[in-house]
Amino acid sequence: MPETTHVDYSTKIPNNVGLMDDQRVLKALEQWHPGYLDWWQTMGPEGFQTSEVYLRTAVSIDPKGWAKFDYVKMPDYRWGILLAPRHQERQVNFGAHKGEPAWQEVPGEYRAMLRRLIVIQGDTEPASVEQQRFLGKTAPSLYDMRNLFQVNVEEGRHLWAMVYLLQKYFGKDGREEADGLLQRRSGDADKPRMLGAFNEETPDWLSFFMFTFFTDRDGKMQLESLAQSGFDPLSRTCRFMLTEEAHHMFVGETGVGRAIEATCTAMKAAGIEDPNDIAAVRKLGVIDLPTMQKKANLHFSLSLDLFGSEVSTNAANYYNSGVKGRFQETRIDDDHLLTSASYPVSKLIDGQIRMVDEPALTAINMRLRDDYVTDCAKGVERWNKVIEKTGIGFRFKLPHVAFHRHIGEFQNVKASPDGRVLSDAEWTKAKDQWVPSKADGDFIQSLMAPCWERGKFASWIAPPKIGIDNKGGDFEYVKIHQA
Ligand code: BYC
Repeated sequence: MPETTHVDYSTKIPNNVGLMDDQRVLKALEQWHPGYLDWWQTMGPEGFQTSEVYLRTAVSIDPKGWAKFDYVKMPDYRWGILLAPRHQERQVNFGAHKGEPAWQEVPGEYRAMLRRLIVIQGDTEPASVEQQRFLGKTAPSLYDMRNLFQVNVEEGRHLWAMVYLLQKYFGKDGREEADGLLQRRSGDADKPRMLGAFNEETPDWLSFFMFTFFTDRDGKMQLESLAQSGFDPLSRTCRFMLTEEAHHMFVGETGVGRAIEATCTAMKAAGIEDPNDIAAVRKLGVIDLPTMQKKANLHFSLSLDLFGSEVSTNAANYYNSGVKGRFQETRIDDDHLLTSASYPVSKLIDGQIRMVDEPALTAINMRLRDDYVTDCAKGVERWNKVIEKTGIGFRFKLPHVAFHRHIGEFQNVKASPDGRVLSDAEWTKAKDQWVPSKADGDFIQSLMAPCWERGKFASWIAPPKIGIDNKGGDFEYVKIHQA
């Protein structure tokens, strides 16, 4: 079957890329499949492998008609290979090859570079499933549990997406990399996942929501940049992944929004006006707003690290070669070569944080990070609207980009959330006000009791405005039958 918008589910590996006519790749994927299932069983959501989950499966890549909802046991989910439609006239839109037809095969000179980018992207997907594997047990509702599992199976599919590219276009070393993706483990001392944020723990549901808000949003920015790639199969697979990524960010934004709503509503009902009266707010069985701000500080700073160094020759090479572009590259009004342009970069100079013009080509990571910060700030404003409506005097704020960093220009300095450079002693004294302390973590953990009754929600989170697939809040989104 040739490439279509329709996904062929008659084969073991659903796809819209004519896999039946590509026996070499089909065979490689079939060989990889049992290892993947084994990984899913051992590292996927723990305790729910036999539960029936009301999941969405893609049946077409047409943006209007691609979802089908039904009860599925997660190990039976039809993970497949789905690429957005090919545009015959598509070109390389930036860098030294600008104007050439987009590549349908990997250019030999960029093979290592492309493989590296695909492996890094692929590595994050199973990592996030590993990080979230214990959360089902403390789900604050069946609705939230279902959303967690939807995110998890889609991250699994995103891994399939990258593995397909590795096996189809990178021969023997691609197959080895595909195996490696199943061998590394989040947080493992000997075989960690590749990027920092993907080795952190996701110990509670507030972390999960912050992660899907902040870190999945990095995913969106990176996928948008890879969707610009001159290597057309990478572009097409990322374009389809982006349609799924949007739901993950929705889960994060509304999850935090609902936690904020529950807190503000409880405060109002108890007559508590001061959001900083933490002890009184916590007694209500909700998470105080300052602790949520600390969680946001943590996840924002970890996610900023995922953009790499502000000034990066790697990024310049990716761009110049046409393999990774900027966010919404084709909508930017410039020469798309960047040979003489400059871009302002925040740097540490003589102990002060200053803006310095750098060649735009080497500042690609910084630019993408700026676009990301703008996108995050819009979501944070939507959280603030939730607070405003209740009349509580508190606003969330993104910390300064120098705050709590481990990669790039600010990795060796300590800075406050408002961007003041601090001594080590000042940082140590104040840090518990800015990132969650052990006591904060323990308090949040104390609220993480499962709430699995139909239509019920844990005290610390408000019900959603609307359900999934037009179902109500009391729909049985997961039929648990625990193993
Ligand atoms: N951790 O020039 P530099 C997602 C390394 S999230 C560890 O500054 P570059 C998702 C770097 O590898 C999106 N190491 O950076 C979300 C390099 O090493 P070498 C995932 C790091 O290369 C939620 C050295 O430092 N996709 O999809 O320009 C759930 C100097 O590098 C880190 C991608 O990231 C780090 N944070 O940019 C599920 C897209 N940062 O060469 C999924 C693909 C840098 O000295 N990746 N290093 O050995 C890329 O585009 C780039 O590789 C990076 C780094 C943006 C990550």
